[in-house]
Amino acid sequence: MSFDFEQPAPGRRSILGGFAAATALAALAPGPAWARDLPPQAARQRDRELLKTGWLYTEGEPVGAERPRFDDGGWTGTSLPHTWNAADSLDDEPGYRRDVGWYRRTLRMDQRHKGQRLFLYFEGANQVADVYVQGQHVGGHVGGYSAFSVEITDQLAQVRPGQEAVLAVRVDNSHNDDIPPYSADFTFYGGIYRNVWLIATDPVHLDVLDHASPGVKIDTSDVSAAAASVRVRGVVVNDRAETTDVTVRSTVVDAEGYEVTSGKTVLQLRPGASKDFQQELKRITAPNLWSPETPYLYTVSTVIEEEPGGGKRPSRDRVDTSLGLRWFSADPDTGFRLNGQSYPLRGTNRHQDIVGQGNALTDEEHVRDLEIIKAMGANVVRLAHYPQAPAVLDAADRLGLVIWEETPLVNRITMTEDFTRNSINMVKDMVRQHYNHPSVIMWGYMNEILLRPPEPEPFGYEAAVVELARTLENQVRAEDSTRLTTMAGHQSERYNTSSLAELPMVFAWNLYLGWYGGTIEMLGPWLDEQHKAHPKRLHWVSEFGADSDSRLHSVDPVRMDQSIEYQQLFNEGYVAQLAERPYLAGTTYWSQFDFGSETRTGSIPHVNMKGLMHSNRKPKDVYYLFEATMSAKPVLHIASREWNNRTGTVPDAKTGSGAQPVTRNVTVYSNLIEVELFQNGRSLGAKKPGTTCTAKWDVPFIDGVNQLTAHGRGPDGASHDDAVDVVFTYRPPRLADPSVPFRQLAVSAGSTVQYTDPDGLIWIEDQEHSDGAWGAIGGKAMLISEYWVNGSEEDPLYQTYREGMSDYRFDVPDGRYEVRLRLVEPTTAKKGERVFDVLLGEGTLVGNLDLAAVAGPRTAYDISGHTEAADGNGITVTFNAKSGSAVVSGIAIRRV
Ligand code: GCB
Repeated sequence: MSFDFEQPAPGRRSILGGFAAATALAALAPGPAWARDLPPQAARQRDRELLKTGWLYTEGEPVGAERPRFDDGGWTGTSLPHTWNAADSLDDEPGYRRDVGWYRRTLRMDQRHKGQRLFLYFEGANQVADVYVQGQHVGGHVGGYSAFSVEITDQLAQVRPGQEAVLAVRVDNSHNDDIPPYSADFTFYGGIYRNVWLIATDPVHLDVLDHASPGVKIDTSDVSAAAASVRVRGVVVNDRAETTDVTVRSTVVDAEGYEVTSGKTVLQLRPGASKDFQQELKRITAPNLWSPETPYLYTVSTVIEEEPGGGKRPSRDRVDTSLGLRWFSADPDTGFRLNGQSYPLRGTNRHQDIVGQGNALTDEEHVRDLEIIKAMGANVVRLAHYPQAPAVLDAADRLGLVIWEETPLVNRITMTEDFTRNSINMVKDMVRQHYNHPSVIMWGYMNEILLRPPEPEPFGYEAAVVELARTLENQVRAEDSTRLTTMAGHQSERYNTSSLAELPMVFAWNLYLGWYGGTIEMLGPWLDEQHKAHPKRLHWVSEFGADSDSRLHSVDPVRMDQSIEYQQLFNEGYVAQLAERPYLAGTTYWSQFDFGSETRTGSIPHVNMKGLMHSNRKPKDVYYLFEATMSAKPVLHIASREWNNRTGTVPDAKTGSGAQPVTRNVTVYSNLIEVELFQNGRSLGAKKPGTTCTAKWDVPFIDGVNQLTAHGRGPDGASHDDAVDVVFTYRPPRLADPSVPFRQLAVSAGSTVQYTDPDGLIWIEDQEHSDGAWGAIGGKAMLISEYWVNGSEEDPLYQTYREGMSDYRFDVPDGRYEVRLRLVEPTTAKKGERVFDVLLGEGTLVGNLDLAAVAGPRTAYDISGHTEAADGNGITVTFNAKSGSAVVSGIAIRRV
């Protein structure tokens, strides 16, 4: 195989981290004496080659796919990261391919790796992987969210330099009762969706195979502003055929590359033996502390020096580890403390996917996500609901974000030994792989584990969950005594009555009061009750959120309407109540980005839409509420970017014509002391956003462009502005109002919110007919809540509908009109069960319409026609039911 190494950068300063940087560090930093004298190649970290390109992929299970001579001519070329579920998890077909896929690639042997130990390091493959080299099974892994490593030295030893070996990987994404997550609200995309590395070490090396850990463990248990002790532990493996004497040397350098402390251990290892070492390094005085504000990183370089026949030389195995020095604690009444200061953790949750791309994200995309979260002002991220890529943890260390990481036990458990064993392994993988990251302060191992017990719940199920939780809690504590432990529960007393909530050091609640049920205002009192009932417990609010869709807007937002405005209202209420509760160790919004969840049936099917940002990472207006409350930088944002095309009328249809302007609310999110809002240059007054960072104005919108500008001053006197143009289309209550010639009207039947279609047409809320206006006669507003609509991306328009009306009337002025109807059979009704005529004026637009027959269940179906309004009678669309009751989802009329 060939290895392409980057050369050391010129100059003394280097960016530490990554193997290229480590090369530079070894060459240029003072470090150990040999590092200055030897060519950089000899002293660098273990060789790592990224196996990104040159892969072939096929779905299914071709016989013999692991064999070197297997004919893979028909396979598809791909590079990593890769998933096979990016598209099928978004289509109208329920479910996505949860089955087997195969990958193949060649590895070219290189003379210089003769005699070295060779390993493959997979950062993650979902969810069961089996690895073959030269047709031999070399290992595998169960669980889709942690790394694993396999040794391939023996298999490659049979391949002559210049020849190629064949690597084949079978990945199985089938549901398996024994592998967490059993079920969850996110898509389990299959594939080798993270990086794969080829690692080469000298025969005497740090352990590579201990749950894919780096082979070195760094502890900083005794840190203060005055001094910090560093302990380095690890395992050295002797893969030579003879006994060897080694020195393990650990050197800590600061961010400038200057050595600050070091330690060494001398070991004698018999052939094939491995040995633990433990080094207490000399204390670092007046350390630079790590915090989100100052994410200072030292580097610990651990090098093996061997003595094969003469002077010591460094083995080609060296592990560099970022080291952050910090300490923390938490108190049930006063919350979290970092480095001795009160430090409320306020942040967000992050899933690792992008809708349309699945979980196959590049390192750059992972890092960009953390940069986005950091820029918002968050200081903590919960990596939900599973361990994430190494690039994520590295970025958190470097950028300064506190991390809660967890294993993917979600919704329920399986009462089997295999499930327990796999759960324990997931804890070991996570903690051992990410132990050295200073950003990590807390390990979790369950989420809402009592949410979906098997039905009927078997005898002893709850006790089994508690038992498993106790096992995992003990496992985490045995692996790491320096972090907090946690689990997140849904809003249920069962976590208390079962005693589950007593197990972890921090108990976290996922709270959706005012979304799935209850009201927004119930949050604070509910938390206070928990705090009072369990005064010694550390509490965290791990999730809160509401779905939103930029196409949906509401003047009068209500729970679950998926409008942008309800999400804002919800969060304004939550942010204010959470800020008043200093006992909360942390709060994390659900979630930073919209993410894929195949089973979801909201207005954007297969997507959880609670993001502060869309899945393409574009902020929703509500994002700025969070930025304003969390960030130290000045924030001033008119929260109407996503509703800059509005239409409206005065609510009372009986007041007659000409009732402009239409007064509507405009919200500004800002952390400035005072903000003044202007409409077309006219001041609407100044307001103080206060601690909730929210100010609202009643804006008298007029037909046409309304230029909104906000102006404010920061505490330093600097001035800040924001501006947005809102195009407002005035609709008179009376459609025949001569002062506003009628052009068109679109109604989202059965809906309480407005929907903007891809052409920018706004389908307004439904209403009953009144004289001179428009609306339904009879029937009731309905919603398809448990399913998406096939054959259209305009789900929200079809998902709401009116059923059982006799007519829709539009009291438009005389003239000729085009009428468009949007229809869907909202249930699984069979052919013949719902049949109706649609009449337009005197004529029949369509007779005996049977949506189940012409389109199929829950499938979009559109019809249109023309009609004449004459003698001041307006237009009537009549629904004449023959069997069942008539339905309609949208009606648009346009004057032609
Ligand atoms: C939760 C879950 C999370 C879901 C979220 C929601 O409590 O922990 O996985 O996505 O609720 O949006 O319902």
